[in-house]
Amino acid sequence: MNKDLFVTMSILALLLSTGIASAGLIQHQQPEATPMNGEPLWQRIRNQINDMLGICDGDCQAELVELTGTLSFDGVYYHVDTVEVHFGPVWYMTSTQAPEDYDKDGTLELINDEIQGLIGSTITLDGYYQSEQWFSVFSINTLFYREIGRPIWSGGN
Ligand SMILES: [Ca+2]
Repeated sequence: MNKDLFVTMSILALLLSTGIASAGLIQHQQPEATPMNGEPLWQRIRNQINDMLGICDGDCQAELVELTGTLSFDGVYYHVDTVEVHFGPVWYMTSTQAPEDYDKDGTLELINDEIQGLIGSTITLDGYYQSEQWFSVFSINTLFYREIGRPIWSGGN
């Protein structure tokens, strides 16, 4: 076999095998990338962007709704019963002192620590649903959490 032809064939074989390998990887990952908590990935990304920037469809923030149930934490996300509840980005929650003593232990802690102190208890949140399973929080047990409008973590108040 001609040496140049051998090199060309080897490169072609390599490209084909990596192409097939990555196509196989994409096919394998697809089922995991679809619903999380019953909602498709695109919706979660949209919710995440809306939450980050304080955007919502229409003027949903003008009419906050109540959500009452047991708070749980799966290591990544907080839930009230089956609904995912969102307090803002993790960096914000783990670096900002809470405005109120939500867990009533007598100490004002970082937001995340206050919320951790509520795990397992029945809580009432005011906020709005970005989607059926994604709730953005504005008050915790009737105590102030954040202002209506652009969130503090995005340059608002
Ligand atoms: Ca506390």
